Amino acid sequence: MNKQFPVIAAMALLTMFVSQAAGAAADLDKSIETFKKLDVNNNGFISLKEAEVNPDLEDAFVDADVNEDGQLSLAEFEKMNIE
Ligand SMILES: [Ca+2]
Ligand SMILES: [Ca+2]
Repeated sequence: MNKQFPVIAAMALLTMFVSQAAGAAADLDKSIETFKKLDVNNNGFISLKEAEVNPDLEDAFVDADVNEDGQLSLAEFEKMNIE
């Protein structure tokens, strides 16, 4: 048996884990980027008016606005799957 095998397997697993974590981080960055683009007046929330530029977002706006304050926070926005 090759004694190196467990080390190689562990490294492969670690590499898989790291690349998955990096992928998730990239997704998060992307949604933050989209959020900032939509937040025209830069107040940290997307209003319905700001959401109008994206028909998918506009349609989903009321459902996504969990606390019903008429604004989407970043947390509310991240739960949606809007590109
Ligand atoms: Ca705003
Ligand atoms: Ca809200």
